[in-house]
Amino acid sequence: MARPAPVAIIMGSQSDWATMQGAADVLDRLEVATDVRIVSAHRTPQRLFDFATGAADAGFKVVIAGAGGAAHLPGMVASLTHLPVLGVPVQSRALSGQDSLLSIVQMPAGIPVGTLAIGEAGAVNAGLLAAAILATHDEGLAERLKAYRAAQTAKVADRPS
Ligand code: RP5
Repeated sequence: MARPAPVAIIMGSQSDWATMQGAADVLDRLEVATDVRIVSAHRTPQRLFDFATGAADAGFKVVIAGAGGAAHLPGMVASLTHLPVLGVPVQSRALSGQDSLLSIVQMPAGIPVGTLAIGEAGAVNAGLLAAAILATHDEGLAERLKAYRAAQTAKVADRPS
């Protein structure tokens, strides 16, 4: 039987996918399987509850949660599972993601959410951070992550052209 994906990528809306694809793509490049789902804190609260309470038993090791606006998804998931939750503030139309960022980052002591940058950079870095967490127990993944970083370094020219 196939092993379950270690990383769940969840988002509040279909409209978040363009951003959250950055996390999926970098994890795919690092050969880390993902399970991508739409889970809305406000529109599908029962789905959120069922996902978060079952996430550890489903075999997930890390949850990446992206949402915009009144972005309660990462914090609510973190309140319902002991798994590490990485929050990605999606850039909102009204407030350019400042609302998303503040909603996700200001968690009360006791329920952490590892909050990344607003938008695509945050999504990519959430993927890389999830890989780094998994790599503490996976030497092959650690090597792939080091190679990814080395390739990134090699692409930086000494001087601007
Ligand atoms: C949030 O509201 C979602 O995470 C999304 O970023 C934002 C807007 O959602 P849509 O109105 O585009 O579905 O729940």
